[in-house]
This record gives sequence, structure tokens and C-alpha cells, in this order.
Amino acid sequence: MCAAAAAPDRDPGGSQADRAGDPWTARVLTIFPEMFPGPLGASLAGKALEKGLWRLQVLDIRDVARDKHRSVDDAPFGGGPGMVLRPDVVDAALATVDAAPGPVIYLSARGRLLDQARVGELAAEPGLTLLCGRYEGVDQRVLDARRVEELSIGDYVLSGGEAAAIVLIDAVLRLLPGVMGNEASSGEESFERGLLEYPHYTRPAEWQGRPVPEVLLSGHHAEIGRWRRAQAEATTKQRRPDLWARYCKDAKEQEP
Ligand code: 9D3
Repeated sequence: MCAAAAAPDRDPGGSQADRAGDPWTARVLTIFPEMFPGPLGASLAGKALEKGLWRLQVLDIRDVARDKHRSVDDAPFGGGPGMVLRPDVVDAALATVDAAPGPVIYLSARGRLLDQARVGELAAEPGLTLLCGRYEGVDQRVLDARRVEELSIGDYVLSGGEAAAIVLIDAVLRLLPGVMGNEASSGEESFERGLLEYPHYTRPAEWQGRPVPEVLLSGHHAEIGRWRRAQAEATTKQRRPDLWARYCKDAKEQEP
């Protein structure tokens, strides 16, 4: 990664309507704009960003807070710990991207779980707007009023939506044409066929007394394919009974 990472655009609304031919665009609404591009400025995502294959527009939610203290949050009605992002402030932030194409997603621990199927759908959109929560969350009324989709990235507690937004953008980017180094490799991976990956090995053929599985040195590609498939299935069955059950069901439904 070279030093000159493209600076995120601080004018996410833009002064004119988005045109066809614009690159896929992620718009991020956050009270921590300095967290972006973060890891998205490195590696393949960063190279693609520099090449203009995708765009990142970051809005500091605090910029739309009009009162003198630029406050974005307040105490929850009904009591309880923490603070809640105000509906008027979040609405003003979302209004700056009203003309932007694609869905609006609120990253939240109580959202529906993100999966590869939804990532694939999002990659087919012209872009998306990601609202990052902090504190205890966002006032529910603005989410209802604007029909915001709520997504979680997993059953563990983050300190806010920013890391989740980076995860979601990363997952979409590798499906965009031209962003991955190797066009062919995405989609072929076993996870996208519903299985965990088979194990990988490289030189040396023996390391600390541990040999590489002999079949991989055999040059018999059909046999290697069968071995890898069996490994992927065994690992999925053992570690992810949820994925395994769906895989078996899908296989059954494809039978004549
Ligand atoms: C009283 C319980 N709250 C704090 C422990 C609930 C809570 C509030 C805010 C839990 C997490 C968060 C911040 N998390 C996110 O904004 C978040 C998230 C996550 O925590 N896990 C998985 N996906 C996501 S997407 C956004």
C-alpha cells in the first residue's frame, strides 16, 4: 500500500444527482469519521479505491447537529444506562444522502444477521448508505420513518457500528468486478457453495515432522478434488452444524 491513500470525501450528499457510470459508492454516517477508510485504505480495497473502482463518502454526524454544543445524543426515555442518538440529528444526516442510490442500512447489534446472500444483493446495488450506531443506539422513530434496514455482523458486542461497516464494505468490495486481484477466485470458494474451506498446504512438503497429505502431491486432480470436497464437508459437519444442515437440504432439493 503506498502512502497516498485517497482521502474520504467529506461531502457525501454531493452537489448533483448520481449518474449511471459512477463507481459503487459506500456512504458512511458516523460520529467517528477518522475511523475511515481505516483498513479499507490498505490492500486490494485501498488499491481499488485509488483507482476509482469504488468510492467512500464519510459524513460526520456532528456536522448536522445545529445547537451550539453540537450534541447528537440524549438520555433514553424510560431510564436506563447510556445515551441514544437523537432522531432529528440522524434524520438530518440521512437527508444529506436522500438522492443517493441504494439501500440505507443501520449497523446494530439487534439487526438481522448479515450473510453472504445479502452481501451479494448489496453488491448488485449502485451503492449503499451505512448509519453507524454508538452509545445505546438510535431513536427508533427515525429508523421506522425512513424504513432503514437493520443489520448485525454477528452475535458478539462491538463498541459501535464503525467496525461492522468496514466488515460489510469489505465483503461487498470483493464481489465488485475489478476489485479483487483474481477475478475468478471469488464465487468459487467453498463458503459460497455453502461449505467451509478445505485445509491448505504449501512448501516444505515436510515441516517439523508433519508431512503434507500425500494426495496433494499425487498430481491426480480428480482425486485431489474429491479429497478437498470430503475435507470441506467433514469440517463443516463438525464446526458448523447450521451450515451443514442447509447444505444437505440444498443437495437434496437438487436431486431429480
Ligand atoms: C445494554 C446492552 N447494550 C450494550 C452492551 C447493547 C449494545 C449497544 C450498542 C450492544 C452493542 C452496541 C454497539 N454495537 C454496534 O453498534 C453493532 C454491532 C454489535 O455490537 N455486534 C454485531 N454487529 C453489530 S453492528 C453494530
